[in-house]
Amino acid sequence: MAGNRTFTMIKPEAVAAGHAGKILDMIMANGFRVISLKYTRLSPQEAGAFYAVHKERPFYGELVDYMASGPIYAAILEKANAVEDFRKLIGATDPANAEDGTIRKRFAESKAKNAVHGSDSDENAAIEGAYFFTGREQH
Ligand code: 3AN
Repeated sequence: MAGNRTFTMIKPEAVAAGHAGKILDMIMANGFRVISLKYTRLSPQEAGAFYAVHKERPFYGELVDYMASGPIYAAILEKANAVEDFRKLIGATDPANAEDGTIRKRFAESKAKNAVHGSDSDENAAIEGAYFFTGREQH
């Protein structure tokens, strides 16, 4: 059965561009409840650990530097079928391929600087959420 939680980050370039409020608004308007929310910044070590699954990919170094380059918003979201529905709302990794009405189509700069993260499975949603939030920070 599909789970009802996912994890997201509003990435540094979208925060710096002042898009965080509009992105959060789009998330809530599409039926996701914000269970946890934090304005924070990853160190290069933390970004490296968070993206360890991509260690072998050629863009890993670039990705880690970028995710540590400025503050982000991290959030746990709740909705039926959360992981799949949120991936639909954010759109394709490359904004050039993202559909109209998606967050990445509207706010992403490029494939690397693509405005938001969305977990790719229920298992990763739980791991990623627990990386940022204790049980007491989930409501
Ligand atoms: P998604 O974020 O859609 O799940 P993944 O898991 O393939 O996409 O990639 C994770 C992150 O790595 C992306 N959000 C993006 O920031 C970065 N990334 C993916 N592909 C590239 C690429 N070809 N060049 C640079 N960065 C990339």
